[in-house]
Amino acid sequence: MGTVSQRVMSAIGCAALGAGVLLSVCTPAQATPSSSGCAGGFFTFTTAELLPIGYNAEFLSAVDHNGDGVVCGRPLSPKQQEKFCASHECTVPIIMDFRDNDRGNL
Ligand SMILES: [Ca+2]
Repeated sequence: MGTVSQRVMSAIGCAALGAGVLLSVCTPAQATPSSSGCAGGFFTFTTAELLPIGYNAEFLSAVDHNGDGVVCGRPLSPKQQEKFCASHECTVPIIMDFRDNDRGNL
């Protein structure tokens, strides 16, 4: 799975490659649904490892519906990130599409 910084840097690398290249060319290590319940193409993160690098606690709590402290993130394309950051304050290393994993404390 790698450390959070390795996974965020990998996600950043994927997003950077997304410029002019299909993002699907660069897929996370877990290309198939992971044991943590993240769909293929999503990186698995714990909320505890995302908080110190700037992700919002309220937002992560809202995403983590099942309350197991695990969320799934997929980097937006550079164009999507640019558009998002034009209307939002972007203070995190990469803007991701987050959703909850489907395993855990349901
Ligand atoms: Ca969760």
